Amino acid sequence: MLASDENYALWMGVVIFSCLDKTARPELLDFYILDAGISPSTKSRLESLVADYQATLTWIVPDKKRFQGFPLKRYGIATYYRLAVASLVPSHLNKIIYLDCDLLVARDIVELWQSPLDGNIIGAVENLGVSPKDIDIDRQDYFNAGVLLIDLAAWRDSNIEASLFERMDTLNERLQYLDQDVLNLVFRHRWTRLPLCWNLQPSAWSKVEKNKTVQTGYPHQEFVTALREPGIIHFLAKSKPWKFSTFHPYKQTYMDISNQLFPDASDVNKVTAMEKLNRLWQVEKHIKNFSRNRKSGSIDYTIPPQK
Ligand SMILES: [Mn+2]
Repeated sequence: MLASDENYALWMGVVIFSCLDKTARPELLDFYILDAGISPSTKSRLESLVADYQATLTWIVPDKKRFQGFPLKRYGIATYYRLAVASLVPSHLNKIIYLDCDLLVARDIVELWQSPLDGNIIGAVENLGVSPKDIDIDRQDYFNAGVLLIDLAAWRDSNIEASLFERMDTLNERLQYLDQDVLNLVFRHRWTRLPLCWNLQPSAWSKVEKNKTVQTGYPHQEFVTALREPGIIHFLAKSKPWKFSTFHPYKQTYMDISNQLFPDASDVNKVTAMEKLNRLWQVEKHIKNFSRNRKSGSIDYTIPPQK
């Protein structure tokens, strides 16, 4: 399941493509997209991409009224749609993977699908960045909500949706990371830690280089393995590969795909003076990373012929 508005729809297309390309039997994948206002022409492009692999794609248009009054900050309304996943997707589904739109899938998603949940309702990867100031949860107990493995049946049985919406109403403006905070509050001590490779966040590189992996709940060796063989690369926060100012080990891999699949996608992100300035600020950091010999492995993708 993914959720997007028009602004992120083609980046979502890259996530979908990378899932399809890396799985052994793409025709077994069913995509459910929570649509926050995607244009008909973009929709047909995504439909034809999925059709190339004989997979399925289902559009679901949630009622925006249910999410009215939720704080948006720098995000779009679509971020909240995952809170209602269980009531929005067809009721016969009892398991689902939620994916953000700023990801690159690098290994077979079926491996993630088969990860044990050990009786918990969701599986996630610890958030490697700073812990949020607004809620009282230890850093190591706070997960990143960009990749979620969800037992939908248990989610429905435990009335999770009602708890999530109640928390939204009471906390609202106080939430720093919005629905990620709410998910963390509701699932506190009740989530399964997935292997780090399934949500490889930008700070994983510096944690290894600066010997700071002990600050996390993952062993050092798991960082080394995840960097060598990532399952899902998450370009979170300021590391969006389509931004001119970003340096990320997998930026080029990502842009090679998006330039071929959706050559017009970066046009909407015209380089502004601000972006150029931001990039200048990043250069020094980049040189340091370069001297640390930070590099990406190579991941091969096969782009379907463009019509
Ligand atoms: Mn994200």
